[in-house]
Amino acid sequence: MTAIRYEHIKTCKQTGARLGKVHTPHGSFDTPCIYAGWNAGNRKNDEPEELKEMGANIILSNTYHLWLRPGEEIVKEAGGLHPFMNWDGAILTDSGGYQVFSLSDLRKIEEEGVHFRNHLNGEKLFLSPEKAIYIQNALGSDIMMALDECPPFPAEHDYMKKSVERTSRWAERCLNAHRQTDTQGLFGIIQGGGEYEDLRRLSAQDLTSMDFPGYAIGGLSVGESKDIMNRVLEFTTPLLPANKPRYLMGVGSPDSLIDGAIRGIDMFDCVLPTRIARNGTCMTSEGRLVVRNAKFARDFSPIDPNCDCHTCKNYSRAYIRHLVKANETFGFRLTTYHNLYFLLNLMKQVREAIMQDRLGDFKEVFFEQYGFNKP
Ligand code: PRF
Ligand code: ZN
Repeated sequence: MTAIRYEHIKTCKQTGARLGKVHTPHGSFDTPCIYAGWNAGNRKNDEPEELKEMGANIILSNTYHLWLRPGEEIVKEAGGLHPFMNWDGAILTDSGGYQVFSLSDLRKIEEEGVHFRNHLNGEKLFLSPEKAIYIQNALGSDIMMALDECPPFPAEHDYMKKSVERTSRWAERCLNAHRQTDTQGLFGIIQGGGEYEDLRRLSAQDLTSMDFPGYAIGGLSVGESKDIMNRVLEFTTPLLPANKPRYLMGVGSPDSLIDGAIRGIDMFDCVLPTRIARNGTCMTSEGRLVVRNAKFARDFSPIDPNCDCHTCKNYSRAYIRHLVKANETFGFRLTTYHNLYFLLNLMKQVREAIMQDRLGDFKEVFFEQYGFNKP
């Protein structure tokens, strides 16, 4: 028995995008989908009840953060991440590799694993593929990620090749270390950067020769252009098995969600909606809105007149601007709520468009309104 199963519903005749459902031990979610990140099990101005109310049924959490604080043993003692943070939907945990590379100092990558310093207290730590699996087993997430290296962009071909080969060996070690395969599904991560098609192909070949219940594409949205990302997705997704879910890591701008779905991606996660909400920026059907701007001081209309979220039904731009400028937590809760709702709702519209074979038309209208077509 595998913990994770992908059910394909249909392929959009206009674009080739996939409509499906991913089944996990903690319920199912419809794809293509985006999920919010609760890095350390701490949410940034959103609560489980609110996410449920918006229709979210999967969230992302992190091995790195939970290992450092409070420690996986405490989470395990609580009965796992689900009861610990009162979330009974699906949970996906990233493996920690990416966070070591983006947050910590003094990292040194070796065959065995990666040495680094805890960014909270400077303590020396070591993360190996086995350790990443051990921690994720203790956390009890539904979907676990293999330990990978996400090299910077751009990188030398020679370095990238060595890195891809090591990521493949780490993936194999993760697979061997994972014992709880009937309650937790482990995904492999394809790397290979943005500029070397041969290395993406090599990574895809290595990873798909191992039997993971799902595959992620990592190493994108690290500074390359949107054209490069789209091109990589175009030749990479056809290399992945059609009967398993595909997850594009750390990508969640509205245009990339649509462009990714069109290229066969099923799952996305991103901190963008919550991160920009914390400085008062909202996504709307007509593009980004910076609610701090003076021009909204007397604007008593909602953030997005086309949105029917709790924030937009009850609060004005002027009031939210006031809260945000006064640094009131409530202001950030309202912008966070709206942004998450906006993206969850966008994905719902994407799924409906796939169902009706019109995702290409939907993209055209959405891009025009959002302003992506403007120079
Ligand atoms: N690897 C892992 N997590 C990630 C990434 C990756 O390459 C990215 C890249 N955008 C985001 N999160 N493990
Ligand atoms: Zn809204």
